[in-house]
Amino acid sequence: MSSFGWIVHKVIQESNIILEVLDARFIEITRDIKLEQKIKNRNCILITIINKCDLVKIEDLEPYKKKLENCIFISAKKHLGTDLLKKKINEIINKKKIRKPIIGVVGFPNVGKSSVINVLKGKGSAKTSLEAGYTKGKQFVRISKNIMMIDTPGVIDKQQTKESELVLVGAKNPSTIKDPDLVVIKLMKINPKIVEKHYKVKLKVNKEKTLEDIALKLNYKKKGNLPNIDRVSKKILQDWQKGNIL
Ligand SMILES: Nc1nc2c(ncn2[C@@H]2O[C@H](COP(=O)(O)OP(=O)(O)OP(=O)(O)O)[C@@H](O)[C@H]2O)c(=O)[nH]1
Ligand SMILES: [Mg+2]
Repeated sequence: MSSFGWIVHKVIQESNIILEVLDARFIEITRDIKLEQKIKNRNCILITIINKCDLVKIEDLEPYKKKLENCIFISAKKHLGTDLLKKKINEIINKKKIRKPIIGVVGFPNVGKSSVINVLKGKGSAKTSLEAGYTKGKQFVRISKNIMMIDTPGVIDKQQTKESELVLVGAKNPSTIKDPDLVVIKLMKINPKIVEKHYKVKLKVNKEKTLEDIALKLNYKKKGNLPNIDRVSKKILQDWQKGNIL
């Protein structure tokens, strides 16, 4: 287990309630079933938060309400669903008569764990960043007189997760990968419309050709006036990670 893995393991032992934060665009990739099992085995109460709901159609998420434990949809960024989350937490605290609740927040890198803490506290106190892997050690944040929260670094099982998935989820910087074009092609397959809509180019059957069109449109060229596929692919992935492509 990595040192980050150990931190999460310890946080589960210390907490009464665990918030598992998932990215609404990639629920299955960001979900950690083994971790959920560990939480339940420790008699900890699990609340599953689907965050970044501002980036998807809420109707598409409905099936997860039944599938995930205590599932709540929110957008930490747009403050949507956050009152419901606070209500749920307070309900659990009162029902279980937890005197000094400790709430741990766990999940994949970059899903918005620190942002969720900030929204619960009401003002910025857990540092957030566009960059994945931002939160390093565990950090205690008091959100009210009684309630303490613990922020954790994002943990992933690198062997189980493909590089393309890490980039699409925002857990890996696109500038560090070898074949960014292949990741963009995967993105075009998952969401055929959005690239077309955002960059206003026609999606061709040959997706490499679509990439060339975008490169030329954005004037990303290399020697000989040829489209710079590597550069435009990285730019598209950066736009995607920032949530600019909707
Ligand atoms: N669109 C959108 N972006 C969000 C939302 N919540 C967080 N973000 C963005 O996602 C990025 C990561 O947020 P963090 O709160 O730092 O994520 P984290 O899970 O703590 O990340 P690590 O500590 O690096 O593992 C930031 O750029 C946030 O602004 C949301 O609800 N919607
Ligand atoms: Mg963080």
